[in-house]
Amino acid sequence: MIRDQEILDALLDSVRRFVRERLVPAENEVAETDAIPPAIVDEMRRMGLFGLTIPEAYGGLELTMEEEVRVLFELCRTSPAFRSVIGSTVGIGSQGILMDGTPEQKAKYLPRLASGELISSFALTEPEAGSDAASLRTTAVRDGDHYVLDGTKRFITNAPQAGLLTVMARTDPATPGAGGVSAFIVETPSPGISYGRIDRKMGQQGAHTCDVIFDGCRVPAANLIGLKEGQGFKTAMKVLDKGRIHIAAVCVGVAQRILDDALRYAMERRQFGRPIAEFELVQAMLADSRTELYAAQCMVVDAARRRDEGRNVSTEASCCKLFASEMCGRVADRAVQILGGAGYVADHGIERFYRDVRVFRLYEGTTQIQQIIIARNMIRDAS
Ligand code: COS
Repeated sequence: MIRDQEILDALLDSVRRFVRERLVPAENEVAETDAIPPAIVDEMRRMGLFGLTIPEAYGGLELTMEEEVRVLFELCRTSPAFRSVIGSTVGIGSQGILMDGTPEQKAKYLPRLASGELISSFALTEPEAGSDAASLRTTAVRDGDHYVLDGTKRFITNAPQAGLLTVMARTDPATPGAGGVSAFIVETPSPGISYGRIDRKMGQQGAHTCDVIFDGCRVPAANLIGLKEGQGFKTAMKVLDKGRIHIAAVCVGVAQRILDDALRYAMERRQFGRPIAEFELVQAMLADSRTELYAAQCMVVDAARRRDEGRNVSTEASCCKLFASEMCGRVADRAVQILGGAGYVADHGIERFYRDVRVFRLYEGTTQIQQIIIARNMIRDAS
């Protein structure tokens, strides 16, 4: 659903300009320094990018899902590390509060998230609980007006920068699996929280992940999301349903950029006396990429519209995440092939994109987890 086409068009124009004039020229620097220049983060704040999904009442832009994915198609035509700066705050870090938080929790935290004053992260994964998220071991034991958190979270995106963590922890050790899990809003820095070293990743330099270690960390009981124990796993799953459409839109944006670069190269690069874009085997790679990209874009927009209509999009979100992330990997692979040796060396940036996009098939649920969700939902719906 698009609420106001004119306002959206103005936002899309300014994002397009920002990507072209500020982000694309900074790509190499970010890859080399493993850091996003603070001036760029400040510009993102001023543009309201941290508040894309937060209601206007709390100072955000309150984009619908369709509007959000259209912004992502534009914002992600550059290194995906830039999207990651805002990604956990507009997405999985804030949405649990928005979906299931109390009015007091929303009033206290959402305005500071929308302005970008607070960066948030989503802390679900643990050393022993990745795909099997419901087996998480971090505990939250009630002690008067507080819960005491103990455990380790792993691969937490933006944790080094975050001022707020949405943490899933087990409040009921007697209930194994999903039913014993609750979600908490944890402010950082706080006593009892420490961080592992920043992970050295295959790609997306500038976007940081690390372990977050809770050791007797006291969290006010008022920060239990929704003030209800045992609901945290469902909150996390609802957040991920939305997050998976978001990531699928990111894949579309990045794939579009990669394909644009590959096409430009193929039209300029001459072999056997002609631009290589005139050779049918190169054309086949371009056409396959264009076709798959178009399919993913249509899926993402359709799923976003369905979500805006209030429908359950768990299946569609997983279909989008699965297809778009695999599509993006194939588009990047073909781009390397089209550029040949130039695709393998760092100068053209394609090998960097090839590494950057690999994680799309992993985080917010691997391709195999999306397959499981889709098939399980199909069987449930048919029963
Ligand atoms: N929305 C709302 N509720 C949901 C839901 C959703 N999308 N998905 C599951 N639930 C509910 C179920 O209805 C069930 O509730 P009841 O016990 O009341 O019936 C509960 O949550 C447990 O669900 P389920 O039994 O399906 O959980 P499982 O442990 O079998 O597995 C998967 C769930 C595998 C789908 C889940 O663990 C998952 O998504 N894993 C991947 C995690 C992930 O994406 N990690 C990335 C970290 S973030 S970068």
